[in-house]
Amino acid sequence: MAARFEGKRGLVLGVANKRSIAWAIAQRLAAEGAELAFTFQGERIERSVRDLAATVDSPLVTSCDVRSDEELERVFGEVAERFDGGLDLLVHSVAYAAAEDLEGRFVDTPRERFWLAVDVSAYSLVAAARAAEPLFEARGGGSIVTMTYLGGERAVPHYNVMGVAKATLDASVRYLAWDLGEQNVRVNAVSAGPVRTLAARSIAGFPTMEAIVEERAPLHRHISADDVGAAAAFLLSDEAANVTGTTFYVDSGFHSMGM
Ligand code: 0WE
Repeated sequence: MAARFEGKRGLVLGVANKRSIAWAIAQRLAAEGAELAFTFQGERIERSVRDLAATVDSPLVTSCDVRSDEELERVFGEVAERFDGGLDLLVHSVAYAAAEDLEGRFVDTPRERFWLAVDVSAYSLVAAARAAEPLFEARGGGSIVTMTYLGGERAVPHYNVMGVAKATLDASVRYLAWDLGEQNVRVNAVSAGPVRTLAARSIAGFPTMEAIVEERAPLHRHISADDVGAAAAFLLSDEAANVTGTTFYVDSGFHSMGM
């Protein structure tokens, strides 16, 4: 098979460790020829992201708090400098809600933490897309992929404010696809079933959720980060040249069931 990402340059937001969905996507892109820059959030994970990035010969690893427009401007400035002013691929795999808001009742979510979840998990895509726009334009187009979850469309117990953030993200994908289509920039989401990542490990009842998927999904099996990586790579590739504004489910078919 021809290397789908030969000569392509990408930026990956959201790697924390080797189990991260963002890392599975990055490995797939790099294996097929992409040159990748990475951002990390917080000193605690800097080492692990730098070590992982080095394994794919990344020319740029930089810190980024996606809540800050100034930080995003700086990051895309660094990316432009490393990548001759151009960018082809943007991977957004970032989400955060306060742990206590993923346990109790949604109705008890305080205002400030509601907006925190939406800011980090949804607005960050809009801000990153805006900052990436001139870099995509320099390349005659681009492709953006973000990660979503069924909990943004249906009520999944305990997903709570993250569900509201994902609903916001999903709608943002459609409006960004409309805005950026003019520049030949595509915007899509992968909706993954439960994957065992750092973000998932701290969630009470995660094994129960996996058991429910195993019992009720048409394919009766778990989803791996690599499955997600393959789907994201397809959406990012020229094979998906006329795919934009959509959600691609990698969930063993769980979303298609009514019972
Ligand atoms: O989007 C997610 C989880 C994202 C996430 C995870 C954490 C854990 C640590 C966002 N913020 C935090 N904050 C933390 O402090 N998923 C799709 C995985 C997930 O999380 C759930 C799920 C599923 C599935 C939480 C409750 C119920 C189901």
